[in-house]
Amino acid sequence: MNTNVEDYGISPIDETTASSGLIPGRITAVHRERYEVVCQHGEIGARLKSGIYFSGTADERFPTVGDYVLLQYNSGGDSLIVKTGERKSSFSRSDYSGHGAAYAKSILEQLVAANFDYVFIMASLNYDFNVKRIERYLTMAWQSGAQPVIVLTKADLSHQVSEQLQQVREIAIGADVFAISSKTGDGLDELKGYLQPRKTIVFLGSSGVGKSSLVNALAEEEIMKVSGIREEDSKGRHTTTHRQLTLLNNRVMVIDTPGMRELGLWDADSGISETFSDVEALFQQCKFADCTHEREPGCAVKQSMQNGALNEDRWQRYLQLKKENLFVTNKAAYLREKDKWHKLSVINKRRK
Ligand SMILES: Nc1nc2c(ncn2[C@@H]2O[C@H](COP(=O)(O)OP(=O)(O)OP(=O)(O)O)[C@@H](O)[C@H]2O)c(=O)[nH]1
Ligand SMILES: [Zn+2]
Repeated sequence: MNTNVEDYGISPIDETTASSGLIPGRITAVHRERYEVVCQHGEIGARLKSGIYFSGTADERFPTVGDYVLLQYNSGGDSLIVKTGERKSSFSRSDYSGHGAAYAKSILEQLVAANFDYVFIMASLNYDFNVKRIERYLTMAWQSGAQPVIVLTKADLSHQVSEQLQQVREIAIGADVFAISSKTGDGLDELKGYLQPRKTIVFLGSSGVGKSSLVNALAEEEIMKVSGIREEDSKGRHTTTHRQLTLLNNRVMVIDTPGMRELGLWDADSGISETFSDVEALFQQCKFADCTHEREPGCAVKQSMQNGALNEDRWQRYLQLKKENLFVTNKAAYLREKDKWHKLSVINKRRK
């Protein structure tokens, strides 16, 4: 295979590494116990070397998507990962500080992406435009160690783009702010400065803001699946699989992992309440405190829709966001539990 490892930001092998027989690689996908790694032999499968990662005294950090690693290459099967490189930036999903032992904590740390240069904070300019939410994403992005870039999407759907740009620029000190439309192509050229070979980009933003559409527009090919009509329970969209770290034709790398997507909904609930404060204010006026706003008499939501004070589309949009967020938060909690027990049982098995 002819893989140009330097396109992935992998440094050429130094003499010490060469004499040890190890080769460098970069993690492109993480599955349960298996990793996909790109190296001079192409895209290969690998596992963690247990003596290094699972022994009682192990303090080697588990690799995640984007990590640089050293490998014992095996042409006949899975290679072994023996070292995780230093990280210049990272996002982690959760803090397990409640679990006591430092050992367990390091094992359970949930890194979702590493070694990216830019965090594209994505927010749409249509009806759920929310400056406070962008501000929170900005805080997370600065903490990751990479450079945030704010990308306001769906400019074709807004009539006040310049006012919105101004509002965001006021809170976005130190970060560039762009308004784009993946539909018309407007503004995409302005992102070129960030789309340089060997740079790695991650995306932070709520579901549906247009992350996949942007990546496809930049790549000029279908890299990621764009959400179509949503299924009732929205499950289908979250099981879509694709590469987690992708090298585009323009030699820019993008990282998109399920964990990154969960970060995007991290605090969506408070964002929903802020955006729909007028809707939630109606709940207090319903006759019954536990009104479901479906068929109860004296429902302020129903009345407002009848007299035109509340737009029916806006109400549907609110319900949809609430439902999605509930699903994602439940799913995140579920995955965390499952992962935790899975990892502990792996450790226990190997210790025996
Ligand atoms: N009008 C308009 N619609 C857009 C634009 N970008 C994306 N969309 C639409 O918005 C919807 C969501 O787009 P996606 O690209 O799937 O959004 P995403 O952020 O990847 O969504 P998830 O996969 O759910 O996280 C789709 O119906 C797109 O066609 C845009 O610039 N203008
Ligand atoms: Zn009601």
